[in-house]
Amino acid sequence: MILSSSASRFIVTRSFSSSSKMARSALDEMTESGAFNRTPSTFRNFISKEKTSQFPAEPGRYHLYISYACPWASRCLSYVKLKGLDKAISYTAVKPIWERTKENDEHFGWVFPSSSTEEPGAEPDPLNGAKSIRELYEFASSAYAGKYTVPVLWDKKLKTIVSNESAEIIRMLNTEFNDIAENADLDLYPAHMQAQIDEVNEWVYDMINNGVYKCGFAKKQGPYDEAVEKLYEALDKCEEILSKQRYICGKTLTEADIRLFVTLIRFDEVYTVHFKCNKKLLREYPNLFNYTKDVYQIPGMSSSVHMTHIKKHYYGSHPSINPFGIIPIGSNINYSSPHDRERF
Ligand SMILES: N[C@@H](CCC(=O)N[C@@H](CS)C(=O)NCC(=O)O)C(=O)O
Repeated sequence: MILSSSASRFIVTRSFSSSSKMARSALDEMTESGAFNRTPSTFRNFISKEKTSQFPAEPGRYHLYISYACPWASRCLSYVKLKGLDKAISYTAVKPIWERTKENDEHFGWVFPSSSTEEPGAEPDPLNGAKSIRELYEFASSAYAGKYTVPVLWDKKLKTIVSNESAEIIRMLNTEFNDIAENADLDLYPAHMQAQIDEVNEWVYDMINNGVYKCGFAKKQGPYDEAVEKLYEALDKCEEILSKQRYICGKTLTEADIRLFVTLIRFDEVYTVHFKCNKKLLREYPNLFNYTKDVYQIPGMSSSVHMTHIKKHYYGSHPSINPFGIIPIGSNINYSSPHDRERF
């Protein structure tokens, strides 16, 4: 290990869940009523195009730790690809199935493989030789007591975590690296659409992105019923919007599409079965299904989707939901097949 514990001087806002016990993984984030309640992220620094800032947007300085399974991490990887930042920002994917992160406690989480061949797509940590994502958090802040989540945006120079909040990482990637991005002109959060994008993001996050988790992690019928009703209300609303226009906010691709896509691409393969979102399949919604193919086929997007990792993770990492870790055979949808979205 070549890291030093240097980050306590950076902004670390710790957030505690409603109970006095700190959540160590998403499976702990439950309220008394049996509903899933996601705790906010902790490292909230910003990379800036200003050269004098604490975290300036320099090529080669930052590294993204991801899991291909994770929708929040995948949206960051999508941005790296779409903005043409592959050469400026390196990244590493962890193994898909959570493992014990320390011998002497019960925590399960993201770990790195010991070699590049152990798990195709996953790589050992090239920077710090960490064995787990947890190790990175512990080096960045000795006081950290929250969840060890991906994505992690890492500063190679200061050897610390810049941010672990994907909603903010994608904003940084959209604007702050434009001097070095190959696709600097692509603006997924243009000024004139921000209010509309924010509005869509709000209900899409609550009812769809986080909504599927609320369905899947519910421990009582009531919270499940409530979440699943809202989920399908929101999917029906998307279907209606997408029957009239190519993208969720209009004629052009925006941040809101990337945020919606990461849940849709996992829907039939995972959420339908594992999270009990089976009122209707994605492929029963003609507009949503074709829209998902359309976004998947944007150059760069498909490389952010690794279905083997996605399926292995969900079915293999939540023993309280799927005790034997059996991975269902379907659906094997070909998202590269033709779609009808050019009609708009
Ligand atoms: N707010 C975070 C959420 C990230 C998140 O929840 N990541 C999950 C994977 S999908 C995770 O790493 N969970 C680890 C755990 O629960 O222990 C973001 O959007 O960046």
